[in-house]
Formats: sequence, structure tokens, C-alpha cells
Amino acid sequence: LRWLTAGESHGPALVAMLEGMPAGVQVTTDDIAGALARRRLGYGRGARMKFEQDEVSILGGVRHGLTQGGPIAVEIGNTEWPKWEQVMSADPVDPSVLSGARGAALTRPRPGHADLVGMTKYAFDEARPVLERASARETAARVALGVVAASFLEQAAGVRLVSHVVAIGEAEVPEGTELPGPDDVAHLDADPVRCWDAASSAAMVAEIDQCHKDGDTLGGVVEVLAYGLPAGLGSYVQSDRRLDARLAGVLMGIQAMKGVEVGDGFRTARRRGSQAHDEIERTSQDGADVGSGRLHRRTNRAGGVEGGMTNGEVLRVRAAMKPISTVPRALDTVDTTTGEAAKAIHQRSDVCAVPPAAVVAEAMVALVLAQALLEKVGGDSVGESARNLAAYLDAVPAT
Ligand code: EPS
Repeated sequence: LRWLTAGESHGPALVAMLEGMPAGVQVTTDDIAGALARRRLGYGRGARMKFEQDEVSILGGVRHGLTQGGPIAVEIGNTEWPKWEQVMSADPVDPSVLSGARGAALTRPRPGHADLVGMTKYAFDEARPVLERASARETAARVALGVVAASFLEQAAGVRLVSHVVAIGEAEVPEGTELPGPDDVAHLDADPVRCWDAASSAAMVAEIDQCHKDGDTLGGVVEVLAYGLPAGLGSYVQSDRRLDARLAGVLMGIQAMKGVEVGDGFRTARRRGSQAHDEIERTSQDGADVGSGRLHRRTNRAGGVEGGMTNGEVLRVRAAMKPISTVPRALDTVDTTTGEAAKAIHQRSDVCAVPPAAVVAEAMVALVLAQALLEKVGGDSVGESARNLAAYLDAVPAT
């Protein structure tokens, strides 16, 4: 399974392709539009989310609501394109049309953003081309593909994903709070910051309000959970086949991420071995210790991954997002045209994009898990994948 996206933040459209998905996976334009709508939710987002719409078209690979086995192509049109048609034109334009606010050269790179290094690396004399592609607008395209991956996981293996926000700035869900389950997704979608704990949610909203007043921006931490995974996805035999390494890679590949944890992550490093691992026990379905039933872990500090493989427990991964680098109370920089000290570019910005980042992280986890499931069980149709998985699970000793 492989995927690619193309498109600029203020271009006519984003496009995404997914190749290697079996036939028979249920997906409709409405399903993708629904996921994109979830990505637009979240307290603390800027004005652009109010006026811009995502116009989804499935251009290939799906017929009558089912994938066909060929590459899937999705286009997400940008309703704001008419305002950017000259500035972002693919074909040359008369320079006189670039004099307005949108067209002016961006020569005051934002600290923390790709602006300055991007200008240096690609030999641009302004940041417009850098920020257009570096923008997190691109995550809409990945969320679209994540819908197909999540549908495959559920149909082939009964796997269901949940994403939620565990910290915004200093406001944090207390350790030990019960995890949301797959049936809690509607509740999370209805929360202004996708937070499962009501008191923490209120604290996060208050933190965003204060930050907005202060002309500043906020980061936070998101968590993705996957329920129902079979043991044995990923492998320990080569470093690049380790599932935790692959999850870390795609999570770090989301704009603005600065850290990833699997399970208890950095907290595990501070514990002694006896308190760090998940003891194995045998329980029957009613919980009695009778020497039958499958082996399971008493706790899940490892986050469902041991030796680079799923171990059958709930997968739990976190990603830490830095505060948005377009800071209203603009930061010090240098104007690259004059060489003089200046204040960084700021037209508008989100105060906080952590809630949508949870939806993006969920999509990326879905893509990697679908890829790992396909490596384990193969299949050119979703039915074949499901049968192959059942055969594998049947052959697993009733440990
Ligand atoms: C983004 C900055 C903002 C966000 C944008 C991502 O755009 P602008 O600078 O044009 O106001 O609104 O996010 C989206 C458009 C989106 O669909 O998520 C950035 O710099 O990453």
C-alpha cells in the first residue's frame, strides 16, 4: 500500500492517490466529506476554516461505493481558488497582477516555519512557494485516503480507530483517565477540542481563549487508539519493518509534530523494569484465572506494540504538536530582501490546530495499519483479506 499527495494550500485543489487497496472496500464521496468535516472542527481555528470549503471528488478506483482494486484518486477542490487564480497560476502571469496583498513577496520568514530553510534550499527569493506546499492544508488529502484505509481495517479485521486530544498547552487530561472507545467517537466529535475528559476540555478551551487574547498560539498532544488489532502486524526482523518505527515516521510526517510516544513512551524510561512492562496472564472470558483462553497483558504500558509488532492489546500512540509558527504577536526575523531586522509574516492564523491534528494522526495510523495488515494477510479483495486473517487466527494456538 502506498500513497502520495500533491497540491498547494491556495491552489485549485489537493489531490491524493492510494495504490494497493484491495477491491470491495466500502467508500463513498460522503464518507470522505464527513472525515474532512471532522478535520475542520476544533476550537481555536482561524477565519479560513469558516469560509473555505473542501469539495471532494473521487476521480478513480471506486465504483458504486466499492473500491475496484486499482489506484484510488481523490481531488479536494478549494472554493477560495478564484481569489488566488493569478497568484497561484500554473502558467506565467503578468507581474503587475501580483501587486496586491495576496501577491506581495513574502520576505520576512517565520521562525519555526519551513519559510527560511525552504527559500534557501529551493532557491526562492520569497516564502510563498514554500509555505504553499509546507502548509498543513495538505493534511486534508491524507485524511481523505485515511477514510479508505480505516474502512478496509474495519471490514477486513473489525479494527476501529479513535483519536482524541490529551493536552493543549498546560491543560492536560490527568494520567489514568479512562480511554475513549470506538463508540465514543460521536461524543469526541461533539467536544470543542476532541477531549474525552469534560474538565480538561473546559481547561483547554479557557487556555485557547487566553492565548487568543494574548496574540499567541498553542500546541498540544494527540493520541490515537486502535481497537481489535490482531497480534503480529509489523516485525522485529528488520528495523524498517518495526510497526512502532513506521507509526513514528508517519506521525512525525504530519506538519508541526515534534515528538512521538508509543504507549507510555517517555514515562516508561523513568520507571524500573518491574513497573515498566505488562505482565502476561491467562484468563477465561469471565476473567477467571483458569488456564484457558488467550494470553493477554495485565496492563498496556507498551501501547499494544512489543518487538515492533502488535501484541493484540489496544494500540496507543501519541504525537506532540508545537504551537503554530504564524504567531499573531509576530516574532523577530530578518527581511531577506533588505537584510534588516523585521517582524515575521502574519496575515491571520489559527490559535491552535491540535483538535484537527488528532483527526490527521488517526488517518496516518489507519494507513500504516492497513499497510501492515495487507503485508500480513494479503488479498486482492477485502473478502480474501478477511478469510486469510481468519485462517491465521485459527492457526494461532489457543494460548
Ligand atoms: C495553515 C495556515 C492557515 C490554515 C491552514 C493551514 O491557512 P492561512 O494561512 O491561509 O490562513 O487555515 O489550514 C487549512 C487551510 C486547512 O484546510 O486545514 C498552515 O500554515 O499550515
